[in-house]
Amino acid sequence: MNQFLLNSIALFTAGAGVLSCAPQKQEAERPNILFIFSDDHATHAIGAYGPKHNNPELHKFVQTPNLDRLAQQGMLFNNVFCGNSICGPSRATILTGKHSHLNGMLNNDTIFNSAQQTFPKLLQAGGYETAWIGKWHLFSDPTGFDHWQILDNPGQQGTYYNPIIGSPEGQEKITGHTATIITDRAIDWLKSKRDHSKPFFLAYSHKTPHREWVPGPEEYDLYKDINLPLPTNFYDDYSTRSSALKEQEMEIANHMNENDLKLVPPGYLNEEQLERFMESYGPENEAFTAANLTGNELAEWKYQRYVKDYLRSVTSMDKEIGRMLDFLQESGLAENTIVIYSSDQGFYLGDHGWYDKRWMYEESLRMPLIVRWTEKTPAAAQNNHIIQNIDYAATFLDMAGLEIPHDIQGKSIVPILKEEQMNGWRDVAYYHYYAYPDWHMVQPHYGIRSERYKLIHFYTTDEWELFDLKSDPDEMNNLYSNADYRDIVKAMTERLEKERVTVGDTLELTATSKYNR
Ligand code: SGN
Ligand code: CA
Repeated sequence: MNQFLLNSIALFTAGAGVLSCAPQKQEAERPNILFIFSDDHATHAIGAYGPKHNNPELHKFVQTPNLDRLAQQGMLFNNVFCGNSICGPSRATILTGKHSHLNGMLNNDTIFNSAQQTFPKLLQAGGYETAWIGKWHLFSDPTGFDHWQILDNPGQQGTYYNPIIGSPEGQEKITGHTATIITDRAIDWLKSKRDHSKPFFLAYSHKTPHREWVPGPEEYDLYKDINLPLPTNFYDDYSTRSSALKEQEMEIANHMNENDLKLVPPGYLNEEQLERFMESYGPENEAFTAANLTGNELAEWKYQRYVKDYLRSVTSMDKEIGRMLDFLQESGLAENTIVIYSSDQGFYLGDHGWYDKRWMYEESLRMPLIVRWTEKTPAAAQNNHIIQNIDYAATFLDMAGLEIPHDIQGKSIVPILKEEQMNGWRDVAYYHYYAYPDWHMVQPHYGIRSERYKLIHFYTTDEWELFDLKSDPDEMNNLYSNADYRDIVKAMTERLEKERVTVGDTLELTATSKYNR
């Protein structure tokens, strides 16, 4: 069916309401969309993505059976890149289908302008029932949603246990593990709160595995008494690259605090939760204090504590996602519900010695994306197209059979999902990170990534980096001044300038953040 016909049906059914039976039938045929979203989930912490070159053995320890099951039933995307690797900006881009410089959310200090066009508003107008449940982190109240409940502790990061949930009715503090609470509420909305006569879009949005990586009650003891493997570039000395790499504050060895390392318990735990926390970390912490580690031994102890907690919290979330997938199956919703899994950006698991994100390097640039669309998408498929978070809004609208407004920058990936013949898909991803000074002190930079090369410009110091991802997938060797790559540098520089114009990012290059140190 062509787009025009689909749009006509959508408009007709949306306008017709419950007056006749035929439109309702059409509504029932339009797919529901479940967007499972998480925070800072690196692809190398998802089993289905397979081993990673700088730490292949880590893969054996990653436990995400439910996401792996989803990938077995759908399509997994290997080259999905955000345009600005930080939370609020990535979410604003997903909502609007526009890069940060157009949607106004350049950094986490901005309040999202909720008056602008977003895909949920368009879905709503097109007859969908829409909801957002979980982490939001855009500071203005969600708009375009028939129902919303968001993590509403100050700063809107939420807490791993006992979060404050905000909704149009006000705030309430809920006891329990946050991934479980979000899942309970999402299932409850699907079961009994939504308008069953309409197709739905639900964003089921986890805070996990954002810093400070606190596991659910049953995952505390995963990886006890074993050592996880270290990435080959854990002791990166940052030579050949921009001076920005030496200035950052995101090293596991030097920039983790007592909360990150579970040397003190989080203040938000109740007595019972605190007991469970201490039961797991107490004896290990005593042994750590007694050992009085220094140098590499201390750095590696921190790495073990950090990556174990990160993977534990991933498994806690995966278990809840499994509960949601089971619910879809049991309730009969699975058949007509497209399930999408993604995260706002990636993360470092000791790669370059780091945690956090922000850089245009692979680990934080890359977003996971898995889509199960039964009978439309082949099972256990993998795809390598260069996709960006600007594409999500267009994709959701296309899935719903609605028109994609011209000012949305992204493209629908529906043809890719259906494995249709396509010409002219993008061959570079565009990136621009602005927030400086800010947490972790990453200098602003912009760049492009093609299938093989990546060019980055740190414009505050006018330093450039070129990487050949084929020979150097870990981005350790900056080739910008290498004479053998002169032609590549020239072509990539010209392309970057062209791309800046194409995406409309031609404002003066300035760092922006209200961060006060
Ligand atoms: C918090 C974290 C930072 C993190 C930002 C942004 N510090 O400020 O480590 O980079 O969030 O993360 S914490 O001590 O409060 O955990 S984002 O995903 O929301 O962009
Ligand atoms: Ca994030």
